[in-house]
Formats: sequence, structure tokens, C-alpha cells
Amino acid sequence: MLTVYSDKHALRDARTELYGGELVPPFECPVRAEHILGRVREVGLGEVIAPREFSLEPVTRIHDPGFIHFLEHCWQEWVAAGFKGEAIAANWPARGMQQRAPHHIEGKIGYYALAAETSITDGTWQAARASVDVALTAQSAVADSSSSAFALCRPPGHHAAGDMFGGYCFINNAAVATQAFLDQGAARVALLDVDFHHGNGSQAIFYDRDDVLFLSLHGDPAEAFPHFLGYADETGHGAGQGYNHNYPMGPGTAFDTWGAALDDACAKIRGYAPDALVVSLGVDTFENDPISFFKLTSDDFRRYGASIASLGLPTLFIMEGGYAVEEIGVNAVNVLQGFEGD
Ligand code: Q9C
Ligand code: ZN
Repeated sequence: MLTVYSDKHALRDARTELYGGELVPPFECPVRAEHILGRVREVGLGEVIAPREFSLEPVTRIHDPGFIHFLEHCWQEWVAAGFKGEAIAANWPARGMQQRAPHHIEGKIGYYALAAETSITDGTWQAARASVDVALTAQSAVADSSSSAFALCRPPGHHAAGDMFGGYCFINNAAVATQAFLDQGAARVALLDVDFHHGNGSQAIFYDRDDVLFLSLHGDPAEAFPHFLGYADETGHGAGQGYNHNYPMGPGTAFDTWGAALDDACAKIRGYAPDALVVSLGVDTFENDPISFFKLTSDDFRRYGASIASLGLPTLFIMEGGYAVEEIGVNAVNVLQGFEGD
């Protein structure tokens, strides 16, 4: 399988994450991508190429131009305002308030943030831009060959909505790639999100559409981030009614339950008969993940890769989360090797 990778991911190297009331070193850190790349090479998964540089046109098919302008200029505006630390939202347009982007960066970052754990730093925009180029390069390889590819994206994307960043995500790589398939002539695309966390950004982006079937297996939002979306009764809206499927699961969920949910999701994908499949691949479902509560083993990743392969679809894997850094390479590549049947 082809892997697309950019070393520009390392430009996303924040010092701080707001976690439990402390500023800690971020769980989403550069060594994650290095370990995955190392494992890709170690097992000889296939060729590794650098991304092409795309314009922002495919990105603004998904994201609000004002939001993209904010991401590009946030750090400079933050520094110009005289702030000394990394850019972190501390104010929101909460219930009953105006949903209007203010001028000052302190308000603007709250308008465009869905959570405060994710700081914006020098280099974040450049890394997010390279990450979506990785996704789009891998997408075009899948479209050209009708087979499969691995976009080793970092930073991840599935929490980013049309005009919000957070949950370690800035640009929704999977949503941009999904839209690219459609813009190139696909009639229907399935987006399967197996990251531990609900793909709130992807769900919101496609919620009222029937040309994308979105399915997400994740920690119950009553217990886990993103806390405010991902319930089973969110089934789509308008033309999108019936094209959104959530599988929230509780603490301690192991492969018997998780694999049954995946089988159900795969049956729905088969019924939808899409032209392509995009997989938001997070391996924070791993039993030793430091911020998650599922109990999948390294072998389970290989098993479910085979289930995804049985759909027989052109398949684009987009890297999302996974914070057990020592095992992240084995777990992510196990999915891809399971998919390839070796
Ligand atoms: N108690 C992705 O996996 N909150 N993002 C962590 C844990 C943020 C995860 C707090 C989790 C974001 C792409
Ligand atoms: Zn996650």
C-alpha cells in the first residue's frame, strides 16, 4: 500500500495542552508520526511519497474562508496582541450570546474554537496545510488506481468542523478528501470513523447530505470527548436523514462488542454501495491508550483491517488519533496489513 507522508508535520510542536487544569506536554506530538512511518518502513508496507502542494480550493469546499483566514493568521495576531503564551481560547459565544466573529484575537479564537485543550502556535498552520496535502495526494492515488492508500496525516482532522478547530484538529483532512472524491465524479462516498473519539466535525459537515454516509464508532459522549455530539439518535437531517450512524460505547468496551458494531457499520456501507470508502483511522481504541477507555489489542487492529477489506472498495485511510506512542506504529500498520491480508 502507498503511504503519503510529509516531514512538515513536525512544525506542529506545541508546548502546552490544557489538561485537568494543568498545561501539560501535548498527547498529540511529533513522535507519533515518526513511529508510524518507522513501522511502515520496518514491515515494507510499500512506497512512501511526499505530498503534492494543493491550492486551498479543495479545503474551502469544506471549510469557511473566514475560519481558514483565522487559522493562517492566528499566531501573528496573538503575538501582536502582546500575549506571551501559546494561543488558547478562554471565551466562547455561549448560550444566549451573539454568534458573530469579533475583531480582537482573544474573542476570535473563542469564536473559532470548540475546545480549549488545543493551542495554536507558530508552525501550526503550515503543518495543518501539509497534513491536508497528504490527504489529497493519497486521495488522488486512490482515485487514479481504484485501490487503497494511507495518508499519514498529522495533525489529525476529524474534530474540525466547517468553522471550528479543537480536539487536536485544525483542517478536516478526511472531509476534504471525501469531498474531493465527489468533486471528481463519485456519486456516493462512505466515511467510516474508527477513532476512539466521535468524529463530530465530519458528522456536522455532512449531516444534511445524502452523498456521504457517515458512520462513527466511539466512546459514549456522555463519558468522553467531544462530550456534546455522537449520540445514537443523531441520524442526519433533511436530505441527510438516515445517512448518519453513531455507535457510542461505554468504558471497557473490548473487541467482541466493538467488532460487532463494525460489522453493523460494514453492512450499512454495503447497502449504500459507495464508489469509495474513507476511513478516519485512529488507534486510540487501544487498551493502553492514555486518554481513552476501549480495550482493543494490537491483534484486534489486524482483524478489523480484514473486515474493512472485505467491503472490496477503493479505500483511503486517513490517520487520526492514537496516543500510546510506543505502540502507535504497530497498531496503525496492523490495520493496513490486516486490510492487505498479510
Ligand atoms: N480526558 C483525537 O483523537 N481531550 N483527538 C482529551 C481526555 C481531547 C482527541 C481529554 C481529546 C482529543 C484526534
Ligand atoms: Zn481520538
